[in-house]
Amino acid sequence: MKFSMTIPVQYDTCFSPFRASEWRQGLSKIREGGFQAAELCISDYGSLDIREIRRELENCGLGCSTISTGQAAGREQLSLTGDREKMELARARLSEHIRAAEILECGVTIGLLRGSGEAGSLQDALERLAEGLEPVVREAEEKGVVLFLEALNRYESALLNTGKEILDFFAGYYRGCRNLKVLWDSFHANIEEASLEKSIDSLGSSLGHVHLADSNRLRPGLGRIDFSAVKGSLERISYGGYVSFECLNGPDEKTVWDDLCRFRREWEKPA
Ligand code: LER
Ligand code: MN
Repeated sequence: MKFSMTIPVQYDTCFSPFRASEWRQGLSKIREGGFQAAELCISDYGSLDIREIRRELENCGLGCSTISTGQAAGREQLSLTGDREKMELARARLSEHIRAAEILECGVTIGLLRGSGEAGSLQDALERLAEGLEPVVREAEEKGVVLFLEALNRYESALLNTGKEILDFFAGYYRGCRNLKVLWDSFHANIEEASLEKSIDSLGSSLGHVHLADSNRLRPGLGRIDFSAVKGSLERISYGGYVSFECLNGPDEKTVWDDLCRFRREWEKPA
């Protein structure tokens, strides 16, 4: 298991103690904190130089685990299940993410870009999601980029709330596609899964990426999730991907960062 840390490179996010305007310093801190990789929050490619980001990552000896893509859902209402215009825009943005991921040698998360799935029947919305994703999955496959589809809690989207629902979606629409994996987020799973351990166990090799936050979305240790059980399950399935912090900021950036670094050190101590 390797550790990654969420960092914005354009627009600040409530899920990272780092400021977008200081992303270079943020990357250095992430490396100093003993992390192996950064999870980059990217909304659009208007002013971004991905090759420069790649150079900065290399300079501080960090990998890139993932590009997280959800900011554009909030900022521009992009949605794979929205009206035709928003759907095409979401597809085009994901295509840009895939090209950036090729350069950064990382995966691409798909969380809120799926849309809330509230209008019409659930089955129709899933079909629209599969249709919206079709060219995206094909392009990712051609370019060897892995897409991580995230199970989100019901208050954020009606579509794909559990790991099992995502596996069923893959089997129904993308059987045999090897570049589709599940993104399991402990905060969402705590709301939707009957058992965190069983949900991880049943994902097995389909699990591709993990977000960590406690039940209240604060950093691990401040809520009710048993992270030693989560760690045990990840070890049981021989999970070799990244665990990436995605927790709310507060009370202040220094406390958050110190706590996350401490949690990482404790997690990595041999049992
Ligand atoms: C994104 O990874 C996520 O977990 C969403 O809940 C963001 O709000
Ligand atoms: Mn998440």
